[in-house]
Amino acid sequence: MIQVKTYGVTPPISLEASTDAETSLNTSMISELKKQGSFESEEATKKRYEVLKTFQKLASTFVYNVSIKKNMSEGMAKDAGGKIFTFGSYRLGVYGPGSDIDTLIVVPKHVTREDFFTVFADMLRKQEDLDELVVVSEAYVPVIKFKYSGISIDMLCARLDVNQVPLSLSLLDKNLLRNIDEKDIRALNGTRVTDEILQLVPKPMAFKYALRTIKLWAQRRAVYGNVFGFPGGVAWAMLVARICQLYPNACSAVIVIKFFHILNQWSWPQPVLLKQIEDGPLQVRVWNPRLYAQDRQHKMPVITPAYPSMCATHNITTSTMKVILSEFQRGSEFVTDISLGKKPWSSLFERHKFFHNYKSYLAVTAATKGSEEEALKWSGWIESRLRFLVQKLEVHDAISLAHPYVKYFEHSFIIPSDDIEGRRELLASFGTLKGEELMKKYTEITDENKNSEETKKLIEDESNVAVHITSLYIGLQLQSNSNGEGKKVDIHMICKDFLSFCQQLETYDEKFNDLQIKGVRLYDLPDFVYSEDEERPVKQSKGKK
Ligand code: 3AT
Ligand code: MN
Ligand code: MN
Repeated sequence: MIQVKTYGVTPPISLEASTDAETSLNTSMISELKKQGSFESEEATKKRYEVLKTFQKLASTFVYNVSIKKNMSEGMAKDAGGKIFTFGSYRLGVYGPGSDIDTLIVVPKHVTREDFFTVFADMLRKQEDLDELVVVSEAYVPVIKFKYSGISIDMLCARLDVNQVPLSLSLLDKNLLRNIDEKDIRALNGTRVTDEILQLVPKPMAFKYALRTIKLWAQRRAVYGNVFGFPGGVAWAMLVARICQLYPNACSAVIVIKFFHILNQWSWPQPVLLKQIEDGPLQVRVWNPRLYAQDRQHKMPVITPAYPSMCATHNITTSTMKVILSEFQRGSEFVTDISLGKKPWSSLFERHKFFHNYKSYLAVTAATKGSEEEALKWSGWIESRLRFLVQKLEVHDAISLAHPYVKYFEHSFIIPSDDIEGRRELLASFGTLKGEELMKKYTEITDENKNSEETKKLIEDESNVAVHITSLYIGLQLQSNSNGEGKKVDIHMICKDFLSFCQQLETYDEKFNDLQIKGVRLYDLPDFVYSEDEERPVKQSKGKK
């Protein structure tokens, strides 16, 4: 069916349906996605569906039990309802074999968040086939995380100012946000945004395959990850959705091709909008660069459609923007060749060369002596602050680009408590090739051995300590002077400031936490930064032919 309804803030660019050539390009794109492992099996998807049904039942029981406990009649308690929503990749239909399910349980006003974290958490604990339950009640967005039947699940809770939450409830109505607290608004936001995105694209199936392609491309090219200053899943989804609006009848392959051509030419900081920004009933800030200086700083704004609209890409820095733009340009050239039959789709997904491209890197290593949970807390804080270091570096005269890598590397070791010198040495050189050599002296705790009796014994033995180390990398491109040589760079002060800034964090405890920044030359990078099928760069000896 040819679409005529207008989606988005401007009329479409073209209403053309796909040609035969485009349809065949689309077929080859989808078969490449399959080859790359983007889809999970039908049984696995069915299992997700069954899991959600189980949790819907559990949610209703939870609301019913709490209602009875609060002296409601049987009938009222039954009608109180409770509903499970989803968001994230599952809701968008772009999940792969390793994806979690992001869920939200919406409850009526007499059920509190406290009930969720106590009563509901206890109900979860009693479930068979459920493990790794973690209750994160104090976070910006409180969440319960667990694994059920092998699938990771994130579950948020939102309480509405209503007496009943029937299964027919939709969250699109912004009046539902009245009289609820900020944490509830934030919990609702994920679902409200994904639901609106899906309503704002003309052909959801064309959108989903195109988004799978863009997500895979962004991951392979290392431009995926909100914390590190790149667009995250929601931002990439909105960018694809905008292209779908402009080509309402195009197939996914055409959407992908136009995606690169249009974004390669986009006049940033003109925002990407899926609809006009709405006003609403609350005293909350809505993205508005005319009103707020902070919003004018956003370099590549992509704005969420659901009230209250926000910029999903506020973390992008000057450097990450340069990286993203150069990837758009590469993508644009590649899809041109792909559409001419000169290159296969697989070329679009070639792995990035981050650990080949720079002569100098900074390795930021965050270490924790103690439990894995403590370590996650400390490294999590450092990760979320890495972009502040990037922002300081990129304005330095001698640095033209400070490029953060979008993944961290984790290692854990068992070290004898009295080997203080060895531990010091390991931390001092960790993140370099030399540090990798020193690693070999100690027993490494891995996902495979961490639950074995032998490892547990070693960890519990008081004459040992467990040390967890997370390494993050920033690639540095130096300004070259007139001789074409890199200027001498003194970034000592910047690093020192960053270290003291991190040491002021509430979670920092000098007895347990350690943080270091070191300069690492390309050929001194450790092997662990390279993937299995990637060769590390080899130094060309000078003068020889
Ligand atoms: P996967 O297929 O699960 O890898 P995804 O897009 O579903 O991709 P996530 O499950 O990590 O990614 O995140 C889903 C949404 O949850 C995205 C964002 O709106 C929200 N979210 C993720 N991490 C955080 C966080 N630390 N704080 C607040 N919201 C978050
Ligand atoms: Mn997810
Ligand atoms: Mn998640």
